Amino acid sequence: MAQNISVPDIGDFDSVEIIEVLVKVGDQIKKDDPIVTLESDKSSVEVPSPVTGKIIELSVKVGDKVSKGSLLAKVENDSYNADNEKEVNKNNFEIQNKTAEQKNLKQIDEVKVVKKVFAQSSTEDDVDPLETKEWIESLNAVIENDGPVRASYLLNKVVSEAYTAGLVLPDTRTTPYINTIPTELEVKSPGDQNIEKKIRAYIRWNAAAMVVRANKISSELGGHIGTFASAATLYDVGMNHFWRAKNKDFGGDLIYFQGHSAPGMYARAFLEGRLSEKQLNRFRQEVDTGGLSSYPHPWLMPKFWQFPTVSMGLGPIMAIYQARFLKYLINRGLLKDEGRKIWVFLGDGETDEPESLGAISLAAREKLDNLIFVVNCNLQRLDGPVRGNGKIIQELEGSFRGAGWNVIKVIWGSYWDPLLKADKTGLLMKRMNEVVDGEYQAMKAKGGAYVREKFFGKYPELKELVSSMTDNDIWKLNRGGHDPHKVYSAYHAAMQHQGSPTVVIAKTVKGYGMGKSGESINTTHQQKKLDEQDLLYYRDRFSVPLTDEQVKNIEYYKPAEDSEEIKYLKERRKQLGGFIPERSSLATPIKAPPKDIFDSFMKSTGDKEMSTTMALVRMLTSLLRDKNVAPRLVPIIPDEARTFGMEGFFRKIGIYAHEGQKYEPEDSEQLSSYKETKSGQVLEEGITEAGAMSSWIAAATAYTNHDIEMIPVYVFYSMFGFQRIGDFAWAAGDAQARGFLIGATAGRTTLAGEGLQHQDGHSHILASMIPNCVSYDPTFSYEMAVIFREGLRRMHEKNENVFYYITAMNENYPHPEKPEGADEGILKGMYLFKEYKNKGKIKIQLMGSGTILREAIAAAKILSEEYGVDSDIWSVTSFNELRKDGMETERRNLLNPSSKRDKTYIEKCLEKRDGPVIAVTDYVRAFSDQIRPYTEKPFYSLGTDGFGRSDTRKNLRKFFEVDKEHIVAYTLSALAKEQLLGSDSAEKAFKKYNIDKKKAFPTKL
Ligand SMILES: Cc1ncc(C[n+]2csc(CCOP(=O)(O)OP(=O)(O)O)c2C)c(N)n1
Ligand SMILES: [Mg+2]
Repeated sequence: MAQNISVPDIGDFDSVEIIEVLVKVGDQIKKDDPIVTLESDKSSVEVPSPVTGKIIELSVKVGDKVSKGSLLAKVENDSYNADNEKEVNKNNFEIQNKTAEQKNLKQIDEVKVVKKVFAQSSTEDDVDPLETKEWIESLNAVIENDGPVRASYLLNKVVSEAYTAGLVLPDTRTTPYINTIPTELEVKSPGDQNIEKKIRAYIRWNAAAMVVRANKISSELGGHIGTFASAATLYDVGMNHFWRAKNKDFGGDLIYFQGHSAPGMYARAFLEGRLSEKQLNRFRQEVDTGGLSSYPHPWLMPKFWQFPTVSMGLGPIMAIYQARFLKYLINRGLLKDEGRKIWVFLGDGETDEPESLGAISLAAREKLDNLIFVVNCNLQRLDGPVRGNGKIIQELEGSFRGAGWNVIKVIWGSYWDPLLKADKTGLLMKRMNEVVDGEYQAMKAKGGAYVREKFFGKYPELKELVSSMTDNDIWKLNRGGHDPHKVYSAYHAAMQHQGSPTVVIAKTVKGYGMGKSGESINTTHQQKKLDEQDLLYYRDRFSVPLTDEQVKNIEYYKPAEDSEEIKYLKERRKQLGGFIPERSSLATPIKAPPKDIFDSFMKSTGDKEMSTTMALVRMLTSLLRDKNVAPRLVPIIPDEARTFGMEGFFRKIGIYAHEGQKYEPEDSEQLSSYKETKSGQVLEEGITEAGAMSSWIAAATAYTNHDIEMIPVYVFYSMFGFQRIGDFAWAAGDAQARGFLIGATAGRTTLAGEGLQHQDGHSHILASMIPNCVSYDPTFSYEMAVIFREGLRRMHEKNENVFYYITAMNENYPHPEKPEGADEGILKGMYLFKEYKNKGKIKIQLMGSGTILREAIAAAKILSEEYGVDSDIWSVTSFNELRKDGMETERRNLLNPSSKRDKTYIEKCLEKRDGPVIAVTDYVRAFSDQIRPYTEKPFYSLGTDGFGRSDTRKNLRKFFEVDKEHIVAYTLSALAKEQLLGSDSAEKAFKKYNIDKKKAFPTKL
């Protein structure tokens, strides 16, 4: 049966142009295959076929204008049903997922979590303790007889009744200051605790020895002992029992180590035989190869570290988006679901960083049960207590619970268990609740007698409770994070938890075991030197089998290869699939798309105007037709798709939503309807540049973390890019990210109406500081196409560890055809766009980038026609790339004074060309000034230094003095200064263009 295909609802647009016809008569098409591409003045969008069939008639051609309802084509419906095919694929996929899930469940046996209700002590506000006791006894009876589910039901019912009756309800953000998992429900570690204890002691020792040794060489080298000392058990239990490495059968768990606990990871790798003594001796001496980097830096140790985490706060948020991206890859069918987990270690002080907790609600919303945070609460940060007057553990519990996480508190070690059991009054828990962190810290610094007095001494009953214990016994009452049993049990519960992310909040002691040299004292963090006595104490404290002499020489301790410790440690890692951390990539490159995909961008657009943003979006639409590239593209947008004309992607490739779409969108009839789907490709991040950048980093490093090469394209307001998330971009460089950052609405005067906080005139300078960031400020669509294609080739086909920053503009203008042979120059940073050779007497070298190149082109015409000044017009696509070439060439020349001088690329371009350089951009002058030394010509730059403001483009360009009139007048003045022209021409021009010489420099306005 023949069926008409016509233009669906395209929103507010009428009479839009057809820029591509993607089918011809006779083609067999499937439902959703694109028929034509439409382009309004802001965006382009493909019209998909609503049916499967054969095109029997085409009613439109390129250039036609159409509106809603216009006939596009006629299709003969046939029996082929593409939807069936999709369904089958989907089913396969679901089966695959199910088996993975089952496998997971098998791996982890079930434990039911029951919470015992503790009797509370009688307090002044309890007017009838007997009644209270009865209530609690009833509850315990229900738990015992009918189980926890029934007990929870009853409680919820009571609470809901109370709510309707208008009662003040209890604050349920926090639970009592005790371990979340009751002793009777703890899962015991299958490990050999004696051997594990020894291994842990050696790792502790070697980590400290490495730092102390480095500081014997020079105190400049620094390092940290106290942090790892507090976290050793938290890491060791994970390494021995939980963290599965990447190997040919499994993708591997991903572990974000706390940055300054790096010494502990090196110390373990030493025992594993992965690092040599020589390497340990080169801790923080990285200039000559073979040293160990201060912190986790993949750039410096590319086969070891996976995640840069030392800029605090970035690790946690990057990990959250990593966990989400892993689910994205699984839901899109690009990865198998193997039950991989992402573990993130952070300090309690680190949680002060807005980035650390800023995305925890996203983690719960996305049901990231593949994510486990471990917060090491040693109660101290660098200067002193994290929450001296409060309780960081309770505060964090409240935040995480509020956000919807599964919270597991590991506060008290096993030595406390009998005391808690023996305390029938509930006073012990009350005391635990009331002591603040500042006191807890002091207690660990001051010894058993002090604890007896200050902690237990407050209530006679508690003093009595510990009366038979010595001060030493009291001192040994340990904290949960140092108890391998409690930690094991918490990790086990975290591993099997489903439906939400888990945070393990562990209480520890900073500088654990360091004694007076640094245990729980305010200066612990910076302790990097231990004297002989301190070292002897440390050895004794952990029973490290070294002689006094060996301790004095700060020798490392490594048992023989056939010792039970080394055999055990290696066997554990073998069971868990290999070593961690380790960085590798098995990803296969993506073949760059053929040139013809970009062909249409090389041609002139005639009178048709568009912005480079539109050109880019069209390019991405074309790329979605390339079978190699299409599935790997990850468009990332923080709530600005409509700003950039990208809303067409919503329906075309779907917005990723792990729960699909539970509602019919308001605009469901429209072509660019808001379509959320489980297999969606677009990451619509909402208003979070930090989150969007974290997603980008996850995708840009998927080649190593998931062994799949992805092509993330993150499009953002350029002002809210590097300036806002500069530290993430730096971390991306460290992590060797590969992908595109697109700074849209770029330029201080190009984005006109938005004002001071929106107008970017410096992002390129910020981008230029990142060594492996390649950046461009193209003007024309063919430049954008050449740059983008090369980016795909370099990063994703050739696997170069660079990433691209490209600015795109929102100004519409016609685009010329690509000049013959321009490709090389476009990529190197400049090429000759046009030459004026009218009079040939006075010549200038006119350079411009971005939309301001167009002002330069217009100025050149005026200069030539009205003032007889000829110009060579250079489109400078990248001042940043030119400077890199300039610096490198100059250095090479300086190093080789007796050899023939190499020429910089700029010199090669300019060597046979006369006249001063006038460089003009929509950025601060420092941007174009970068190449000043290499032009070897008088150099004048015009730019947009100063705060932006709202106005029309024309007025803004006048204000910042980068419009064609200013370019003409300043050029004439520069020529007068160079004595190539009299000053009268310039004076006349200033007058003619009403240029106010008294106006202050824009930075002062
Ligand atoms: C963004 C950032 N700011 C400051 C620092 C410097 N710094 C390193 S560790 C540290 C204290 C860390 O305290 P906490 O998070 O509690 O970790 P702990 O060492 O106690 O485990 C500080 C301020 C940093 N690394 N990153
Ligand atoms: Mg801390």
